[in-house]
Amino acid sequence: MTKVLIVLTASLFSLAITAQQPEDNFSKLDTNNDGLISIDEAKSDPTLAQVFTELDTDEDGYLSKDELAELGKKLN
Ligand SMILES: [Ca+2]
Repeated sequence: MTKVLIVLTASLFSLAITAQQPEDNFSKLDTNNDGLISIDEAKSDPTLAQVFTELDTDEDGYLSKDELAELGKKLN
């Protein structure tokens, strides 16, 4: 959690955009449209890639829409 907060503070602007438009951003990030964001897909957003493992709460190696939505809750 501490790491997430540090990264969020450092990169609040780009993440704020992601958090405000989770549906749009999820679709953009999910390039193969399988409903999950892999680490490779997350790398298109360097900030998201940095917090990927923190957001992957079930540790399956993918971010679900719900897990990405947690990012918005942390910022709000
Ligand atoms: Ca995907």
